Amino acid sequence: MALDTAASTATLDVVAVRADFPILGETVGDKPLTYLDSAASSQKPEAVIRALDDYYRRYNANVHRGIYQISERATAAYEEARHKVARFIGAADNREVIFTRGTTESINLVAYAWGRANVRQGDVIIVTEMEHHSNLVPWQIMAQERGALIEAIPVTDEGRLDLEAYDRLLARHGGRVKLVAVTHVSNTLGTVNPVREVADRARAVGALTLVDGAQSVPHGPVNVGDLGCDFLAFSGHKMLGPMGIGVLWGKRAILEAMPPFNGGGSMIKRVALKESTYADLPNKFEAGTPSTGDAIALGVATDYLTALGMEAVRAHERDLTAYALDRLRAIGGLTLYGPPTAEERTGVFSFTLDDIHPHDLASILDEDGVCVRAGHHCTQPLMDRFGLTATARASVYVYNTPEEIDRLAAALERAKAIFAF
Ligand code: C6P
Repeated sequence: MALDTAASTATLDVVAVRADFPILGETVGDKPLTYLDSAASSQKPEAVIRALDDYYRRYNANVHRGIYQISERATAAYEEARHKVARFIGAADNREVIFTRGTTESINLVAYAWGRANVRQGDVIIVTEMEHHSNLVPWQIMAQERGALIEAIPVTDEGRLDLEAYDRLLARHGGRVKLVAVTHVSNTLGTVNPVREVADRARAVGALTLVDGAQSVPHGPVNVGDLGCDFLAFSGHKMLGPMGIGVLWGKRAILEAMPPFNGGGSMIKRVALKESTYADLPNKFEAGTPSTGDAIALGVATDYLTALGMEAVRAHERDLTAYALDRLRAIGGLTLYGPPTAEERTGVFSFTLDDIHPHDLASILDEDGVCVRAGHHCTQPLMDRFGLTATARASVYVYNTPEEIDRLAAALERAKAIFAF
């Protein structure tokens, strides 16, 4: 089931889920910690923390090198983690899963390795106005180097992609369009984009599609076959895993045809002084010592999410989103950005409140133990589109409750009262 059509009624036992996250028992001063910043980074369950601890205590060793037992164990666990990630996103072949440091590195890998080999002067890369800087800047750098053009699909007032404008871009540039880079879910608006449609239309002109899954893979069922894309990038730390580990999934034939990104150890077959031959997938794209413990713990995070059920994860967030949209809209002076219904979005709420600066707002909320992000959320072109410099942003995940949304609303009312004088 795709994220944008999920209508599951499966539910989560949130009390039991919360008990798995040690940090949620913390207080901020005398207030309970109300963590509403999972779009920036999620919290980690005991099982993930334990997996990291276990790796470093019991079998820490470099992978694919040692011929002693703990190295073999580390290698097996690392490759098992790759298998778990492949299964989690419906990839048929483990070799299509490349471990990176995160979404940012995954996209850079494609921009440099694929881009340099395939993009020529006058070619076109299409992005969208709602992309994270990670899915803009690598393309800009590559396009400048290759003499290519960047075009952007505009965003409507309600925070959706303007697909008619996309069609016009494809009609204007036709076969010169080489790749479409689109986020599955906006980290600022929460919009769930129709990436299958975007990819189908790209393919019709011969272009590839890269989907930024940083905000979708953690939040609902995502299957690379259903997406119809050629590349999918995402980060472990937003899906209950550790920081410093992420994934690039790519179609095997495309990855095989690509030159390497980083050169170094582990990615070679044979090195001579003046030239080298490269390892097969996935090692070709994993130069140097990998983040083994982090990859293993990411595999455990996928186990945890799979046990919850990704449809239940999506249903929980959809219910919480519907509740939050109602609660936030009831606050006078609050302007909420993004699509109006919970069906079209995930649990990300960007807003402004009267003329209170979002940073001031976030500081006042912090006094109440409520953690939200304030700023441009690494989406400055989107801020420009809405004539903003910053918003406050609350975001939810598997462990959040309606009571925490109530706490957010109460803290916002308190902020209003402070600024009323
Ligand atoms: N967004 C946020 O607070 P990294 O930093 O490589 O793990 O992920 C980058 C990234 C790429 N795409 C999207 C859609 C994202 O949301 C992010 C990370 C965080 O919104 C930190 S800026």
